[in-house]
Amino acid sequence: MATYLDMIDCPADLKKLHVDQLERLAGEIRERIIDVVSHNGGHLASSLGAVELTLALHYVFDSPADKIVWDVGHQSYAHKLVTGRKDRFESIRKIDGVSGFPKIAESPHDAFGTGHSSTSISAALGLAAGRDLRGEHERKMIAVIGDGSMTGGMAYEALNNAGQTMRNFLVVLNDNKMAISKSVGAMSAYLNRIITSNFYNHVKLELEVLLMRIPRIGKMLVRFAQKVEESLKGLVVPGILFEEMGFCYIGPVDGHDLRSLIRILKSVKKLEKPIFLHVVTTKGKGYLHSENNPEGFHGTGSFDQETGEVLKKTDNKSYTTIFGDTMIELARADSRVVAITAAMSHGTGLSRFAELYPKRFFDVGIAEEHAVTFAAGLALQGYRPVVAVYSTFLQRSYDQIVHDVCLQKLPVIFAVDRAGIVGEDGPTHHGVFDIGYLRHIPNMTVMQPKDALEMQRMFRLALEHNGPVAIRYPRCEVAKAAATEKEQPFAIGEGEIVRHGTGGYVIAIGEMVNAALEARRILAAEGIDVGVANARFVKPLDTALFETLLGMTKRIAVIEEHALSCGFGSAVLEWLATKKMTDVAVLRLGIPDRFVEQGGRGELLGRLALSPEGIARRLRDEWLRADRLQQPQDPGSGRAASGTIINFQP
Ligand SMILES: Cc1ncc(C[n+]2csc(CCOP(=O)(O)OP(=O)(O)O)c2C)c(N)n1
Repeated sequence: MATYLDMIDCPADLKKLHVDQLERLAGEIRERIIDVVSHNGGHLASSLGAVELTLALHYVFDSPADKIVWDVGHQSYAHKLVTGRKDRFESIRKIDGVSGFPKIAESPHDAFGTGHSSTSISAALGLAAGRDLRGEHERKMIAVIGDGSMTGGMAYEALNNAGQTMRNFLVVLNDNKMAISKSVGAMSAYLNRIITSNFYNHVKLELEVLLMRIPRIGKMLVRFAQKVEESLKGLVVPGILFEEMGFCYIGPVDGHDLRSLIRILKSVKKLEKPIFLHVVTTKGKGYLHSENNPEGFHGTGSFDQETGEVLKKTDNKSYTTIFGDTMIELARADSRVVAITAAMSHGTGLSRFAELYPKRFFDVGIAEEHAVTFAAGLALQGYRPVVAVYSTFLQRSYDQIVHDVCLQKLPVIFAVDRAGIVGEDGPTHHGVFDIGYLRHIPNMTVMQPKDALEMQRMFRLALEHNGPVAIRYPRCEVAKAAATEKEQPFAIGEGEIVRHGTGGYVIAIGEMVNAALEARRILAAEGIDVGVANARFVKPLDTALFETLLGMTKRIAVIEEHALSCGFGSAVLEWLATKKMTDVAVLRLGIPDRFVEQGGRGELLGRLALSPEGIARRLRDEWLRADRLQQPQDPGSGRAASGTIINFQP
């Protein structure tokens, strides 16, 4: 049976439908989103909550001439479905498929690429400034931002700038009272007060539009009404804060009532000034399991549609879980330990810590910069703050790490989660730059564990250390430790040789040690004997270990799940250059100088030749090629003689 969704290839098709047909379309869109996300995983609850808002915006405005910037972009699935991507929607978040976030290269309707939060108002304001320079004033530039993302400082920097400019500009606040967990902070409480005060002032907006239509005296009447309103402000006007910042505040509006949304947006369209439209939605709307558990369904893996049960792949613990468990142990033993998250308590594994130690747990909102300087303050009071943050989001805090933590040598611990390839969230979320932006800062220590025991040891070491420490770890499971395995005592800056070899050494860090050990097994079956060292530390480097290795071989490979241009391998090269060791052949395996696409973590590591097979292949290719070059030439053919190539020159 044909559906309404079948009829929609672009936003213009929406305009052919009546509102009750749009309501049916909203139902179909929800079904499609639930179905696809139940297989692919993804940001279900946020997207379900924004379906009517998406349809209303596209119904009233004319994308791509009018531009809609989705903050974070995780709520944009309905937008993708009505802007020409419904036939490929099954591929969302898969390798080479539709992106889970807006992406300029994917569609002219994706006005701005997003993934990190709180950028939409700045981007839309920049678009509005450009529009005005080009003289196309009537086009609407629209930022759609959630209440969670409104906890990010950039949103206020942009509001501060926008209200003053008086540009034709619309900010839609999609308020569902949730970030990933419950929204935190004074702004969230303020928005809540507006909603519960039950004051609907869109009547004001409609009155303004009506007055404007009166010939000759309309404008004067509007000015008079505004003057009267001005004198009453603060007594009766909700959203006074936004009004004072230069916006016309409208709301709160029911974000699932398509008819009202469309009516209000049509009025908004006529007003050429900064408008702040406050829309109230339910996160997870239309699917009982996500309405009941919006946090769990914020970002989900594949799940059973009937029961809402997430389909677990294994029982192994992740690095994140080990971190959460370790934090509880540390907090139990040391009352100085406190934890800080920037709105990611669940994602960083701190939920249980928050329950057990509510006073020692701080969710500061989506405010990574603030989180770091806040931690600096706590450290100065004698506490041992652990800032748990994803590598990609810590990028925002670079100056705070330099200026507020490292320069003052404060003992702040950075638990840098999702360091490496994260998978389906793609280029906005891969954590492949943190070694680069951390290792050159004086006083900083940077390490990465290869397993759970090493991770626990590293956190204990970090607590004993009187200075800033970053411990990076990836988004993956930790190999189960054998019951007999014990924590190895090691000091800061101490790596280890895990396996000896005669055909060159791999120096790896973190999970790449395990991949290198696998690669070693593959090569061993071919008669190639490779040694593996576990560096553990990016800073300080274990130069004594490297010197030992270089006493045995002049052939090393450095492997990391990080950008090559500034990573661990670069640090090793810098050290070799300082030592003037020019006779060492260094092969560096890591992430080349490009943004890595989306896809399964394993798939992407395979493409990057960072899987065991990929590593084995690169070692085989590069080292065998080098050996061939060193072999005596067969004078007859001019080619390298074969047959002896696997006996590497140490
Ligand atoms: C800088 C940054 N930090 C953290 C995140 C992770 N994150 C993604 S969505 C989200 C919550 C956003 O809440 P809100 O804007 O209210 O949208 P909702 O999901 O409630 O619709 C967070 C914390 C991010 N995307 N960017």
